[in-house]
Amino acid sequence: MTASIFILTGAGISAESGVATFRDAGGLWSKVKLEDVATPEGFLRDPAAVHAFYNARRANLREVEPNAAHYALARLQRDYEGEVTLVTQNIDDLHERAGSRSVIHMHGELSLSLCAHCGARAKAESDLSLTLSCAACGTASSLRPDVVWFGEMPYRMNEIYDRLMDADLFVSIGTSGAVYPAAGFVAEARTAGIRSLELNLEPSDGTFLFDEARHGPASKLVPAFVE
Ligand code: BV8
Repeated sequence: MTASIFILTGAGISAESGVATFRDAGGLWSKVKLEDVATPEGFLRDPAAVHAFYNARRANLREVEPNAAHYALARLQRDYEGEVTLVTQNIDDLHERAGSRSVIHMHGELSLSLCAHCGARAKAESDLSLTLSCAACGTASSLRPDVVWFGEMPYRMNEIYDRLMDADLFVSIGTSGAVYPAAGFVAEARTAGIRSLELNLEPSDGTFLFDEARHGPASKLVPAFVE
């Protein structure tokens, strides 16, 4: 039985591709308040502002490319078919564009719209707005980004925990360890006696919980880890 690896990625893995992180200096949360743009209450209060926030990030995605870290993980998944679980907190599509075929987006995907009325998901090719109607049920102004906001349940959590508990190694890449339940995975791994490794630019909030931590840019650390 070969070793199985559970990888969690955060905004830091996409930073060198030109995708803004949240909590670094100049990050997204220094420009807008998360309460205003990443909560259901914020969307209810001002849907146009929330659509503008995600439309800008979706437009940015069309300008950026995966980096060496994304490609290295895609290689690892290909070489160890089925033994590598890749869970990302990111809503960008850079893992897929680097060749990763199975990615669990626990916080949703920028490229998808969700109908608040019937739950239908669709590709969000361009800007989402209140002027659009759901193609599946025809309801007007019912589309939101298919993104998990604060206070909402992340996707596929049962599957994620099953795979985490099955892993021989838990690797956390490019995340500050500030947001739960993802930030709790390392403690779960420790309790289950699963070895844990942090690859991050600087020590995360939970760095003391990891068996090993390597600090530096993901584009250097991740290929070195995969080789
Ligand atoms: C839930 C999607 C329960 C949208 C995101 C009080 C009130 C309400 C809730 C809570 C509360 N207290 C705790 C909570 C729970 C809450 C939470 O954890 N809040 C925090 C702020 C305390 N969590 C939730 O609400 C979650 N849901 O708990 O549901 C529930 C239970 C039952 C039924 C219903 C509900 C939902 C959380 C998901 C929220 N959505 N994003 C969007 O993307 O716009 S979270 C947001 O932060 C991001 O998506 C990202 O996923 C997440 C974590 O950020 P990181 O990825 O770590 O990025 P960050 O900028 O923080 O850090 C970057 C790191 O990279 C840094 O460490 C940096 O050093 C490093 N780095 C930078 N450059 C590089 C690098 N590393 C390597 N190389 C580089 N080049």
